[in-house]
Amino acid sequence: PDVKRGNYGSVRDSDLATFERLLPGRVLTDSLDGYNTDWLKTCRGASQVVLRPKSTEEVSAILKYCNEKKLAVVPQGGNTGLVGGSVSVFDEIVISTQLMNSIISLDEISGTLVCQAGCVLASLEDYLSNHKLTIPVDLGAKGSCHIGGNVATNAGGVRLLRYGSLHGNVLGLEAVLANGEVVDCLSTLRKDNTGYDLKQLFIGSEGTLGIITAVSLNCPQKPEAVSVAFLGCESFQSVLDIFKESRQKLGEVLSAFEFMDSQTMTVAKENLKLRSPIEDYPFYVLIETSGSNGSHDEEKLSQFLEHVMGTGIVQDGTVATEPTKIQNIWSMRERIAEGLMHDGYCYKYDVSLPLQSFYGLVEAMRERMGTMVTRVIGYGHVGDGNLHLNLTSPEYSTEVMDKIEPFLYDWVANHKGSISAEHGLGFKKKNFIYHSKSKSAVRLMKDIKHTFDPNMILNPYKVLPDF
Ligand code: FAD
Ligand code: S2G
Ligand code: ZN
Repeated sequence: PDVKRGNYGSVRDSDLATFERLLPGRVLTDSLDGYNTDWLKTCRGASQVVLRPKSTEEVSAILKYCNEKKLAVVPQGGNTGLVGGSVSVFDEIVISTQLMNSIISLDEISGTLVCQAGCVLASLEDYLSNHKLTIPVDLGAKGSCHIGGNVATNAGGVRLLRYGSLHGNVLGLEAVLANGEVVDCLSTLRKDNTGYDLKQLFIGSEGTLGIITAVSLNCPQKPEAVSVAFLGCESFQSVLDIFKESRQKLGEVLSAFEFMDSQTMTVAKENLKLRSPIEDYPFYVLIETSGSNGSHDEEKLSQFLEHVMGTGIVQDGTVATEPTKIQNIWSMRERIAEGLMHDGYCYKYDVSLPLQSFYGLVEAMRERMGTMVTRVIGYGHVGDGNLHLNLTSPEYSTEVMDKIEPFLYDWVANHKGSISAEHGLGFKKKNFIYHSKSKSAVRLMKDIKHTFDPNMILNPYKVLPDF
């Protein structure tokens, strides 16, 4: 979308001198390509300065200064966001949480972790597993994304079905407002009904209300036994039937339910050279169970598999209990985003839909696009009603884009879905917010934005339209 630079200041030598004084040796002004390019390589910013604070106090001092000088900033974590929210649009200053990666405390009894926002998700998982705990959020970007970025985008991922969203698992957070004020909501209490629950406003705010500097997280016990079943079936209706059966028969040990269509499997095989553990089918289901007793869960899963194959809703399936086999099956699902990049340009859609019209969108887009695109694939967190619909072409084409949007968003809105289930709105999707939110809701969001960031320096041009 064409957008004009707001009337923000531009960084001068005197500003750089101040930043250098505040963050000695942690002010970057060259080879900033990695900070100016998003993971999809579709959004390129023109930031001239990257600031790398180590503490809340340093974030506070920087923001206070930038606010006074009306210098726009873009908070950045692992830069794995998929909606163009984590890179500048013009010359906004990048404030990176890369160096804010310390664990602050862990209460092993309650499983409450307090850590800085820049902790990488995978390293938190490793740290917690040494204490027989696990992180309640898991996604393909775990090797790079920061917990602060996960909270800022209210990341969903493959464990939401089991542990719920970050709105439930984040017990508290600390954030710094545009004027440098530190908001200390870093509670570790499970229950605290005293006044408005302010932390919830920052969860999913995508860097527009404040910079999250620390997070307090409720971490579940690490499951003793994990098993994964990978099943093949003939139709999407079978996928839904299997989902229903898994909720009934696997109940409390069900920890993930993902699906992929055959076009998605082709990406895994052709682009990533991965091998499927079963024959080719129109649809695939990945089911994970996590419990406290290995033999009990294995028995449960094998009986489940026997049952669903007996009824004919599953044509073939395999159960993995051995870690490397489990990892191979998961990476076939988690690396699809990477596989799609081999096609060239990826038009990425992440929508929520009622299950009865869920796969209809893939079929509608396949019919509409025909041979204009390399492929149209559907996969994702069907257990959360969240479809990842991706179309690819060798390079970007406005003709293709104009054929996809707004048709696809209209289709989702007409079927009472959400145009962004978990990735957020960022830069790319902000103008379609009215497909999923009312005018009065957006007006209220703008009032909140004005209260938190009256000079509009936090991640401008993102999330809210005409801002
Ligand atoms: P960034 O990309 O750096 O930033 C994302 C947004 O948050 C930006 O708007 C930024 O300004 C803001 N932000 C970052 N840090 C802070 C902070 N400390 N304070 C305030 N604002 C901040 N997402 C899902 O929800 N589910 C998935 O299953 C999933 N799978 C993925 C798989 C792959 C392979 C990839 C590449 C991405 C995937 N994502 C998924 C998207 C992305 O990983 C998530 O949005 C993630 O939470 C972003 O974290 P990050 O640290 O990389 O944030
Ligand atoms: C996933 C991210 C990648 C994509 O893999 O679950 O959230 O391609 C997605 O949408
Ligand atoms: Zn996802």
